[in-house]
Amino acid sequence: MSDDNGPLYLGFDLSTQQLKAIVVNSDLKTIAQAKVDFDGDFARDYEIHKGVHVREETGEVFAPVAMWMESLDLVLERLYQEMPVSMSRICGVSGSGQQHGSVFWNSDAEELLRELDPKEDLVTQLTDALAHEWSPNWQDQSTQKECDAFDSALGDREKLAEVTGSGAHHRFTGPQIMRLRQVLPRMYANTSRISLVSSFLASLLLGSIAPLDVGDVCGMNLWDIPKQEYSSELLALAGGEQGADDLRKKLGEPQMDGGKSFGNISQYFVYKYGFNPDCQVVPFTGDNPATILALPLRPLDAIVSLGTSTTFLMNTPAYKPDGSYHFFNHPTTKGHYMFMLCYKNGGLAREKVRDALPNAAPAGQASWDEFNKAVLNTPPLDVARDGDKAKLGLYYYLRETVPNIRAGTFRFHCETDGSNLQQASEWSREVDPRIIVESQSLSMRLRSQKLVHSPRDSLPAQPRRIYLVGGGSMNPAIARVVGDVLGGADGVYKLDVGGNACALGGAYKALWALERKQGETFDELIAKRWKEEGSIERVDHGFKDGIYQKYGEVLGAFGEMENKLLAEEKS
Ligand code: XUL
Repeated sequence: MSDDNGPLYLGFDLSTQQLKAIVVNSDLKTIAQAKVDFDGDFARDYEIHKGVHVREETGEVFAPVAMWMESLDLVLERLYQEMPVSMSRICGVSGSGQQHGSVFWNSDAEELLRELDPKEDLVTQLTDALAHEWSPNWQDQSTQKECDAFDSALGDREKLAEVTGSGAHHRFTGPQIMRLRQVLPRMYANTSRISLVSSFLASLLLGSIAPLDVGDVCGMNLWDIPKQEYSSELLALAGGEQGADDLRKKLGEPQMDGGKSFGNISQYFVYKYGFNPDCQVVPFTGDNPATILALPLRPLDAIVSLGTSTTFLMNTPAYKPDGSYHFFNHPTTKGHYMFMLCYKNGGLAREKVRDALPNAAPAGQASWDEFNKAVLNTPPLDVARDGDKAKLGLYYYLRETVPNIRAGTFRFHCETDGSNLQQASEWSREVDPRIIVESQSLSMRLRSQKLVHSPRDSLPAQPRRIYLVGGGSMNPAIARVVGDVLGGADGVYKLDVGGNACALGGAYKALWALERKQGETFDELIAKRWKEEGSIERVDHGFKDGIYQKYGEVLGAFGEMENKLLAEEKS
């Protein structure tokens, strides 16, 4: 299929801390990669920390858009050096961006993008195209008031979720726009277009403002998923009573076919980096939608992304929205959706538990050995013998969103059948590693149970395969517990590209867009070319008869524990 002169595809990922680029051939083989690390490359120029600025007083978290412009030139310079063959073989470009972030362009933007001069760099030419130098980041927490307004706009939170796929969330672009319109009215009035981070990057490459994509448009609380159009009521809420049409124009209509090219790459990149003038720019999507494109993900397969945050992703034809989780349009497959749970307390919460162990390695030499030993030496739910109570806990170093519970450590126990849930007194720190990983997995199981059914042979309802990505996917003890709790009838697998899944998903998306046959879905095309060997590694058996059911017994008690804590805050 691929030959020495065959087509190549480039995928980007503009995440919170890095811009990555990855080039693959038609056989999905990686040819070259490059990355820019914002703190490593630009911390001095932009005074960022972990890619962003934080304003504690307001809860705002935001990133400098100019830094992303500089990063695109820098990552392409690096890629150019890394490429073993000519850049002109790249036929298509796509990629992903951190979800929900927005870029506010002024009325000069179109012209400045169209007339980019390859003798200059992007940042020098495009800073004047911005109405606002900052992009609100997904970690932002400044929009509680706006979220309350969104949650009640259509009746209640559940109704909002039914219409937009999600209840209101601080980071969602609709509440963010609503707030910025009020706190920076001049900036908002000067804004002629608003991009999401994904379509911003596509716009730079296209040399024109690119439409939003079918998946990412659902991360705003503005898109009516059942009707597949903007909700006029929600536009009026975010854009102001008389401002719904104006906001509709600012956002522009999304492109509903994730595989339809926007057009040729801008001449700037042709002259500067040797791209082929016919290279096509294919819609960029959000980083989570792109993650589900890093492999042929079948309905009933799940991806657990174990990064700074934890996300649980499924590709499903069933639209069953609920205020505590998210549905997005699938980025490539009409009639399918991406189901997502997104937790703030992921890797950093596990690190806190690790560092509190009696034998923890000194600060700076953190090792997971003691943590893993503790996980594997503790029986499920810490029930060693008949009569022992099952232990359940929540470990939040930040206020969680799923559910919205305050920061803190909460320890409970119940009978093994889930009855008699009570607050527990302290227990040994060595028990916490297992209980935190179980807790994170139980929460995913609780919230995804409506989406799974028996995969075969009258096995209990559960995912078929579970794929782990992100930093935590390297940890065998975590893989074991994920399998114990969530099952996985065909096992738990680690994706070898781990941290690069979104960029790879972007590259595959470009490939599919340009090589698909009439009606061929993304998963059909990728499944034909994808070789498991070298792409994934089986890291746990997954479903274990008996153990899986034990966790099922306490699932109700786990929900009860969350509800007790929620009720305490309300009272
Ligand atoms: C998803 C979310 C995060 C960002 C990370 O809703 O906010 O996963 O996409 O970049």
